[in-house]
Parts: sequence; C-alpha cells; structure tokens
Amino acid sequence: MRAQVVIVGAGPAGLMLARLLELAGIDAVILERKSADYVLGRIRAGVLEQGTMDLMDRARAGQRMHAEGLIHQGVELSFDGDSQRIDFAALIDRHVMVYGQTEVTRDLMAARQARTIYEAEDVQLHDFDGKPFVTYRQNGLTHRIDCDFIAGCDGYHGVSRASVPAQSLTTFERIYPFGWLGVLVDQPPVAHELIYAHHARGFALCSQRSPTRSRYYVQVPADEKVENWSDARFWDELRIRLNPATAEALQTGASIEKSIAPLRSFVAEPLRFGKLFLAGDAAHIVPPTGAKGLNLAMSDVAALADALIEFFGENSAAGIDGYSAKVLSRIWKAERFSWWMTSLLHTFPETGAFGRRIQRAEFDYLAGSAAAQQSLAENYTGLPL
Ligand code: RFL
Ligand code: PHB
Repeated sequence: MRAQVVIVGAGPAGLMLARLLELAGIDAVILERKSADYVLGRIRAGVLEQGTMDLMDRARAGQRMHAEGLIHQGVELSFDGDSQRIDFAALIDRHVMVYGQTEVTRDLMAARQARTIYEAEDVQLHDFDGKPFVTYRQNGLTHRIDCDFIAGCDGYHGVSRASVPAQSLTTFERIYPFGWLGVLVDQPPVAHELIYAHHARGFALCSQRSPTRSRYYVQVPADEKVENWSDARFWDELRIRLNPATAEALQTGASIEKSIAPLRSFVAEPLRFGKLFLAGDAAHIVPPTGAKGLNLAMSDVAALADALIEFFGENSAAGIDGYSAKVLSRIWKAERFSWWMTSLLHTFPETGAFGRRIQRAEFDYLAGSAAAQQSLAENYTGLPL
C-alpha cells in the first residue's frame, strides 16, 4: 500500500490532521492501536479555545459543536473561600466553549471519508531519514505502507517519539507530586461557569459537559489509588474544598466514571526528524489546569496540515522546514501558563507557610488588577495560532 502521509494515532490530533489533509486532496492513512469504541470511551478534556472551534469549522465538523456546546464568557477562581470571576468577554472580548473531547473525536470520526485502520498492532516506523515506510500487524499479518511523510500523533506513550534516536532529541520535564481524581456524574453543574478552587487541603475543579452532566476533580497525592475513593468520600472532600455557598448547591449522585490522571509538564525538541513530525501529546504534555492539552494538539496539527499542503500543492519546503520552531514557540507559552495556573492553585508538599503566603498574594494581586486578569484571560482563551 502507498499513501502520501501516514498518521500514527486516531486521537484528536491524528483525526484533525487527517481531515484537513483529506479536504486538501492529500491521501492520508491513520493507524490506530485501539478500537474506535475504546478511543471514544476516554474521558478527557472539556474546554475548547476559539482557535479549536474555528478548526472544527474548517474541518466541516463543527455543526453539532455549535448546536450543543456551551459558550462560557468567564471562569471563577476561589482561594480559601474568597472568589474572583475572570470575565473574558469584558476583559478581552473572547470566550471559550465547553464541549467534551469525546464529542470532538466523535464528530471528526464521522466527518472523515477515508479509512482509519483501527486495532493496528506493533506499528513500526522505518527509514524516516530516507524513503519512509510504516509496518503494522493485523489479524496475524504484517502490512507495509510506503509514504512521503509520517505524522506521529500517537500521544505521550506512542511509538513515534520513541523511534527517534536518543541523541537527536532533547526533552524537558517536570513531574508534579500529585494527580487529579476526576468524577463524571449525571447531575446539573453546580455553577454556570467553571470554578477553579485552592484550599489548604488541595485544589478542586468544578467543570461540566452539558446542562445535565458534570465533571469534578480534586487534587490527590501522586500515588493515590482510585479504589480508595468511594463516591461518598469524593463528594465530602470536594465540598470541603469549595466555598460554603457552592458546597451547599452541589448536586451529587452515583459516578459514571472515576479515574486519576497524573500531572506532568513535558516538551520534546525538535519536532521534525527528516520525514517524521511529532504533534500533540506525542510532542508535549501540560498539566490540565489551564485546559490546554487538547487545544495545543489542535494548533500543532493546524500548522502541520498547512505545511504539508504547501509542500504538496506548491512544491515548497518552507512550511515543513519551519514547523518545529513555529509550533514550539507557542507550545512553550502554553507550558508556562499551565505551570503557572498549577503553581497558583495546588498545594505542594514542599511549599510551607512562605509558599502559601506567596500563592495568596498572587491571588490577591489577580483579584485587584485588571492587567493581571487580562493576562489570564488572554492565555486561557488561547494565544493566536
Ligand atoms: P491522544 O488523545 O493520546 O491520542 C493518541 C492516540 O494514539 C494512539 N496510539 C497508537 N496508535 C498506534 N500505534 C501506537 N504505538 C500507538 N500509541 C498510541 C492512542 O491509542 C490514541 O488513540 O493524543 P492527541 O491526539 O495528541 O490529543 C491530546 C489530548 O488527548 C490531550 O492533550 C488531552 O486530553 C490532555 N488531557 C486533558 N487536557 C485538558 O485540556 N483537560 C483535561 O481535563 C484533560 N484530561 C488529559 C486528561 C490527558 C490524559 N491522558 C493522556 C492520560 C486526562 C488524561 C487521563
Ligand atoms: C474538564 O472539564 O475535564 C476540564 C476542564 C478544565 C480544565 C481541565 C479539565 O482545566
């Protein structure tokens, strides 16, 4: 088999890239290790930046998002019970949309015309410095696809970044000593907007998926086990960390999903190795506090799609040559913002009394400064692509 581009991974990055290439008449094949149902079963991000919404429209997959997504004009931050709303609309005339990653994935899968090869085992990348090809196994048979380029959109644990010789790659990493325990529940959200809360016992987040489905998180130690958390224990802990009026209004119920995600900051450099490109979580990880992971994956593949379209359409390598430097400059800004939001809102075992006073001062500065709020709003709603 032959394709112009082989995309490894059918997460949001791989599916969006495939769709943008398909609309430009470029023949791309996706190889995905899991089944389509498995990919759709992952509960992850929930907030879309304007640039991601625009990209869904460009992919002609935005119809349901516009009908069902919830536009949010701001978020609430709370610190030891004191609240501050950050009004995106008034500060910078922008907004975000609450629409789950699962729905984005479903819409992109539905829009795609060409075939995605699911349950492709043992994907291997070959000769990406010369004449690239990819092999995989399915039903006991090994298949080979020759191609012009390979796009590694296979997430943090994928094969693409792991195929690059160690001496060609520099990585930067910060592992946080905590994770997020998340619960999905079929109850109306406690508030119209998201609430990010700092409490002496740790961070909490009130998010949502729809007017009848909510997503809540609490910070837990990195080695915590989900089995230790009954629904009752989760709701009790969440209530403690919210301010009293919010805790009172919280509507609880049986969880329909409960899991712990570790928090990590990670960047690989560069993001091009001959005919291989990395994009999305394969290239970088942010802690979820800034709601940037999915959005960064989308902005990477928007740039990569444009570079490949320029290469095939105009026979110009300028776009692919510039890809790595271009996206890394935006990636590092999102890394900074996610690290900053995480630092402000979580409790750190090593921080001590001095560190908590600094966090409090940061919150008070934010509450009293339109400039500081504007900076948060600008980053949260998404820096220009
Ligand atoms: P994905 O979504 O991980 O998709 C990668 C795909 O590649 C497949 N794959 C392979 N396929 C073939 N061969 C191999 N060897 C392969 N290895 C892997 C995988 O099965 C998968 O289908 O990466 P992508 O497309 O770059 O998208 C990135 C986003 O998914 C990610 O940034 C966000 O979901 C991050 N994230 C969150 N972001 C937020 O903004 N808010 C959140 O609340 C939030 N929660 C999360 C998250 C990420 C999590 N991970 C990665 C464990 C919660 C979790 C648990
Ligand atoms: C979510 O709804 O899952 C969510 C929202 C905002 C975040 C992280 C996760 O910052």
